[in-house]
Amino acid sequence: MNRSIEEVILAEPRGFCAGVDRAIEIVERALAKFGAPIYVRHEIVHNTYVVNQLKSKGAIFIEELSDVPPGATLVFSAHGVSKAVQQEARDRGFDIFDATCPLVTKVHVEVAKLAKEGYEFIMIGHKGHPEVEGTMGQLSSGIHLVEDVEDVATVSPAQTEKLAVVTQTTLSVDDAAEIAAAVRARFPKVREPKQQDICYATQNRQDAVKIMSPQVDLVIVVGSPTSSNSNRLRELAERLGTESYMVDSADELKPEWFEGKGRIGLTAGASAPEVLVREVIERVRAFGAVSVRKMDGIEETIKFPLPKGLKLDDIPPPGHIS
Ligand code: 2E4
Ligand code: SF4
Repeated sequence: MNRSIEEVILAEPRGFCAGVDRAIEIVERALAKFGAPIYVRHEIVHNTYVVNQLKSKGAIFIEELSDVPPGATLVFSAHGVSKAVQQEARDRGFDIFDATCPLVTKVHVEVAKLAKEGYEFIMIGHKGHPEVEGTMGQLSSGIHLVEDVEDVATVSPAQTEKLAVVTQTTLSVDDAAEIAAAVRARFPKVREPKQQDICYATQNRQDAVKIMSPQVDLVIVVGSPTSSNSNRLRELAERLGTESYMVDSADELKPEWFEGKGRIGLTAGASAPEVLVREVIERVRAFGAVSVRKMDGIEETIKFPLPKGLKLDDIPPPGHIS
């Protein structure tokens, strides 16, 4: 006889991080203060539900600054932008609010500082991801992307005396460590960040999946297909030997995934709101789950300040997404 679903185990922590909370609040406050439309360069965070909610409140998401009318208010997404995009936005005279996560900005600042000292960079990250474009675009040259260990063998900096490693904030912690080790083996003098550029939220969500995966028969990750950190959670569970699927909403859950599965692990990427997690729980209950249990885990208390100009009116706008 088929085993039926016994319980849902919720990963801790999961879902929104401080950078995502801040980025969404910047758009909501800009809408409340200046009125619609507010233009946002790129999806504010990689989540379909969040983007649709903000669209319904009057946000317009664009990729090219030429699609923003003169005099508009423009928000940069949490992933950050290149120097060229910053400059173009200033030249076009927009009223700019920067929702780049402060932990991404920290990497940008480090790149600029070391470049002044004559460093070249090896960036570990995923080609084409907006954060990688933003970080690499802090410099006009001297920053080389490696996506995997194979790339390390062929990367060709102009010199190796002053070489530093930087990474995307949302990588697999284990993959990044392996690639960094290959960089170190090829360039022994390479300078590495004191603390990894991979952020606390990425680290904590991956740690929780590492603890959870062996305890469950299936891991469901709530996150959008474009979300790097959410993809890494699904991939990690699968690597640990637990079947895993990522869903953008409860509607994507397939009953056959749950056949013969007793314990279901549930987590969410840093850009996925808790409301979607609750909808997934309801759906899994309808499939027969009897109980829901929270895992023990780290409590995250970090909060980033809002940019100047949006700090006033301290009452959060109505209907804050959470
Ligand atoms: C900025 C930096 O980078 P990823 O694709 O994981 O972004 P997402 O929007 O899913 O998550 C928020 C975020 C934003 C993470 N790091
Ligand atoms: Fe910032 Fe990390 Fe959240 Fe990205 S995942 S927005 S770097 S806190």
